[in-house]
Amino acid sequence: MNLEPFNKIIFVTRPVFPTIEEVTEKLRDIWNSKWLTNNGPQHTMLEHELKNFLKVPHLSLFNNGTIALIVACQSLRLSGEVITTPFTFAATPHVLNWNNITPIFCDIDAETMNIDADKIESMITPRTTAILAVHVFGTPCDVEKIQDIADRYGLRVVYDAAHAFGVEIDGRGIGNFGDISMFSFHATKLYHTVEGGALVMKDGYTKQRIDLLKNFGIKNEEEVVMPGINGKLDEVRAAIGRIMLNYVEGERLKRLRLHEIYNEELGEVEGLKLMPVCAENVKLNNQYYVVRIDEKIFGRSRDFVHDAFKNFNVYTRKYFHPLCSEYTCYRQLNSSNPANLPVANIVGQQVLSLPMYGDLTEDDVRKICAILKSFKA
Ligand code: T4K
Repeated sequence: MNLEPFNKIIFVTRPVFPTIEEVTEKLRDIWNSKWLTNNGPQHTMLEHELKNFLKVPHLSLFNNGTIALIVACQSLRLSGEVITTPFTFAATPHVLNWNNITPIFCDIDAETMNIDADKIESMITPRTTAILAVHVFGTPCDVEKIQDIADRYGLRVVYDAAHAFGVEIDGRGIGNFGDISMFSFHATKLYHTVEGGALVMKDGYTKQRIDLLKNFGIKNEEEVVMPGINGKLDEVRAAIGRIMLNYVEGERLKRLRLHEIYNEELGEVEGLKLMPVCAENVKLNNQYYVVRIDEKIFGRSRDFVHDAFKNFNVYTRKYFHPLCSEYTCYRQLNSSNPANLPVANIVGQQVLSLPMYGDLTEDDVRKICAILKSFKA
């Protein structure tokens, strides 16, 4: 195979773009409606459509996933300590910090890279109010075990489902587990609204509280009933989100094919650990493709591979390195001690996100695999 550098940069991902004509048509509707934000018709319709798509009872749209998660913590009145994972995007522990909550980092499972449910119980203290777990790279957490612990200790469960759009267990939308789940609709996600996000919840009362919290707590012209924030999704993004719903399944299937090629090409390479394999009752979304590189066996470190790929115009990403427990704002916490997080510290050194998006061709992926294999010492 030709191992010349790609003649254009291959990024870790590229957003899915609707046609400009589809967007123009929807913009015309918005212009005619003279309604740009604050719960307009596009917003109402998208909430309804997404609720059906994600198979959840209630959904509230947001201007991004981070604000949504901040509001989720507010709505459940979380405080004290919340047990979470260090192997995630910065937003996850930051939303706790923004709520004056101390993140307590729990180690992760070596297979799924999600919070290790068997270790959660030992981290619970009288100050613990909730578990904030992340379905990392779309692989579902051990939702049953987590709920069992939460029930026994009277804790809330919030899922950061930023990576898990459309993931299902036994045909049930992933958003049905826990008290509240957050989805991110950032441009780099399988499904997006440019920037955006949503919370999904079990009951209408929680949705009402969340809808108030994302609109400054304004109930009506006379009453402001709680200290809310501005978390609203505007009409332009909501309209783009409605168009993007027509693209999501096609994009998922394209990525599924690329995922299979990665597995096929890299399956036999010693020193590479591929994406976790889920039970048959799990429908994945194939949003990311990550490998773990064991330097001792592969002969090259993850950092070597990451840098060497650039010589071929391939820009991979170290999702998620550094661990959140290594950030200057969290590393003084007791739970950040590497002795408490042995698995996360290894995974954080090994993980590399490879390019994954529908516009990549099968040949592109085979070439990326050949380049990766050429690095093996
Ligand atoms: N929880 C978790 C577990 C998350 O992963 C995230 C977000 C959140 C919470 C918070 O949700 P939001 O508040 O964002 O809704 C990207 C995304 O910005 C971020 O949303 C995402 N996680 C994270 C995993 O990835 P960066 O800093 O890596 O993005 P950036 O700008 O480097 O983009 C990655 C690549 O995508 C670029 O190298 C090129 C390509 N790209 C990107 C953009 C924005 C394009 O080709 N076009 C574009 O417009 O965080």
